[in-house]
Amino acid sequence: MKKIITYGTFDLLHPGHINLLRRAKEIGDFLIVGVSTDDFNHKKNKDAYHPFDSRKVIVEAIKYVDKVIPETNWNQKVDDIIKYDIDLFVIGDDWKGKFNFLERYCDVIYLPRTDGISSSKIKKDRF
Ligand code: C2G
Repeated sequence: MKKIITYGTFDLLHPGHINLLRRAKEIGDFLIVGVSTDDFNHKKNKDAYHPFDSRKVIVEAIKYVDKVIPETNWNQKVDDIIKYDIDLFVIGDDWKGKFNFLERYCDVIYLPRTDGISSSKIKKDRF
């Protein structure tokens, strides 16, 4: 079974998030998503509209997602990859190159972002 992991805030869920998760699941069999906690979002300078518990419930309801874990810090990825026996780390190419150090532990793929949509754009356009 090919196990995949990705991480993100996934606030105000939109097609860009879904496209990423769909393509990640198409490459493997079991997709784990690390959803950023509220505290970690502050460290990422991200101010999510939905609190972690809401974002967790929403991401867990996505048919491509098999398991959701909390993302509490920048340094947990290696431990997660080992703990969950991950074959492939996937993330959008806005992060291109940032996680190449994980290649010692699993394959790393940067998928093209979906243009024209983001949580911050939604907040700006509608709130
Ligand atoms: N994404 C995308 N297209 C968009 C918006 C987001 O493909 N239009 C992807 C991002 O590249 C990321 C995932 O959807 O792979 C989640 O995006 P965010 O919630 O913005 O997550 P981010 O803040 O990038 O957090 O340790 C990694 C970080 O937690 C990633």
